[in-house]
Amino acid sequence: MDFYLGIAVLVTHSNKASSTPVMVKREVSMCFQLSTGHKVKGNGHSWTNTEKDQDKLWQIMEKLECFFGTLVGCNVYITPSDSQGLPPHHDDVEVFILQVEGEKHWRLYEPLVPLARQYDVAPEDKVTTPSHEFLLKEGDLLYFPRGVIHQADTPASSSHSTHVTISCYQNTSWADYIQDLMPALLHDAANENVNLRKGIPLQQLLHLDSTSSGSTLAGLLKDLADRIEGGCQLRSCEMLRDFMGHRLPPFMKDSSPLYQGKKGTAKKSVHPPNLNSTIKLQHQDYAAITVDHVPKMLDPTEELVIYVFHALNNSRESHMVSDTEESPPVTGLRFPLSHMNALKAIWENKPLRVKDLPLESDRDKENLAISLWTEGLIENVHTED
Ligand SMILES: O=C(O)CCC(=O)C(=O)O
Ligand SMILES: [Mn+2]
Repeated sequence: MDFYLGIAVLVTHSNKASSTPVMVKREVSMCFQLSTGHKVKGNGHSWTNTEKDQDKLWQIMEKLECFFGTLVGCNVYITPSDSQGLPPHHDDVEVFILQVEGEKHWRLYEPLVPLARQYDVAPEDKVTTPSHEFLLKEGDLLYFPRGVIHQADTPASSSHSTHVTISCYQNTSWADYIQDLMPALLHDAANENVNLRKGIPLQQLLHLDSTSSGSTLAGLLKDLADRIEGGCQLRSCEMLRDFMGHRLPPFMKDSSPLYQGKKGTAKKSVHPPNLNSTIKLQHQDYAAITVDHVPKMLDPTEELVIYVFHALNNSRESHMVSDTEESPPVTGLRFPLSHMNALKAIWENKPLRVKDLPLESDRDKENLAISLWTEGLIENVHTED
């Protein structure tokens, strides 16, 4: 079995009898592979960098990122016969476990923190009777949610075990989403509601048991809830940028006519569209329209504009690499709010004539089509003479 991607390979080994498991962790940020012929005996392990079948995980994971709308991570665990790698723990991600070689004996336990938002090792006294116990064999798939306590060992009857853990929904709970929405929601609400601009009571910060101001606070939060119910424009600030900027580009074989270059740069259909062209959206799953302010240093008026973010030019190498490690920021286009109806019309994903776009001037229609075409987001289906 061959694997590929910017993933972590965890070769874990410890004597089952030992209470302190040893984990040999090898983080990789570049593409690499694990070869079929690796040997895992005793504490030994090896792999080679062959180039075969290297795209399989990319293909699966980028489709899962489209489906879930969250980043999808991947770890490979190799555990020798008659040993266990990790102690009982729960993860902060939803996991799909693919048993690819050998067998693994799994024990799952009721969560102490259902839908946990943090990884944690389970206290020994809480790991008593498993809720589920089974043997995964080659080709089996296991799913369990965040927070389920688990441990796994390779039985003596199996020469080794290799499994791939595909994970998603890290930091993607309602709590994370509300936290992401809140700054922009408050900013806009405070522009309109003088009550939110009033000063907090004297020495409020010094008295955290603020029972006296509790009802004022609750009332202001209810106002925010009313704004949302009234259909105000929500702006996801960081989560969308993080997802779009760090997800995988669409899977394409190098030979595909759509992509060229090693970074998977979107290739455009041959002719740019003009007013007489019929255009159609492509790669909708890899793009999102959002409304946000232009950063204050670029535009002190804080005008709202439309951003079209997309992942078509993302590189596989920067998948889930944080910005501090020099990954490129999210790519996208910026349009005035007046372009919203035209963008919505294109996003209906049906062939559409450029001259029928709901925009004031022919120049705006053509410019919008050309901008999206340049990014590889629309195709020029045909152009009338
Ligand atoms: O194989 C192991 O020791 C544990 C693997 C695990 O915890 C996981 O895949 O989430
Ligand atoms: Mn785990």
